[in-house]
Amino acid sequence: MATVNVKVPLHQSGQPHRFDPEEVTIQAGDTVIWTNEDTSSHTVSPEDGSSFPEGSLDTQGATYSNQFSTEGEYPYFCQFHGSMTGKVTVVPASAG
Ligand SMILES: [Cu+2]
Repeated sequence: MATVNVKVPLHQSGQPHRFDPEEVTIQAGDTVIWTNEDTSSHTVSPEDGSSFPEGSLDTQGATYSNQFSTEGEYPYFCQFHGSMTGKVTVVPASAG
C-alpha cells in the first residue's frame, strides 16, 4: 500500500486556487495525503457528500489523509473555491 500526495499550491495572484495534481489514480488500500501549501483555508469535500470523510485544510501546512479501500471514482471539491475540483480514481490492487 502506497501513499500519494496532492497539494494545494501557494496561491498565485490572478490564478485560480487548485489541487495539484487534480486527478490521481491509486490502488485500493492506498492513502492520499493532501497538504495545504496555501495561506487560505480549503476543504476536501466528496462531491456526493458521503463517499469518504470530508477533510479540512485550515492553515498553511495542514494535512488531511484518507485511505481508499474500495474501487471507484471519488470526485471532490473545495467548499470555499469553485475552481477547486479533483478526483481520486481507485483501481484494484495489483496481485503480488
Ligand atoms: Cu479552496
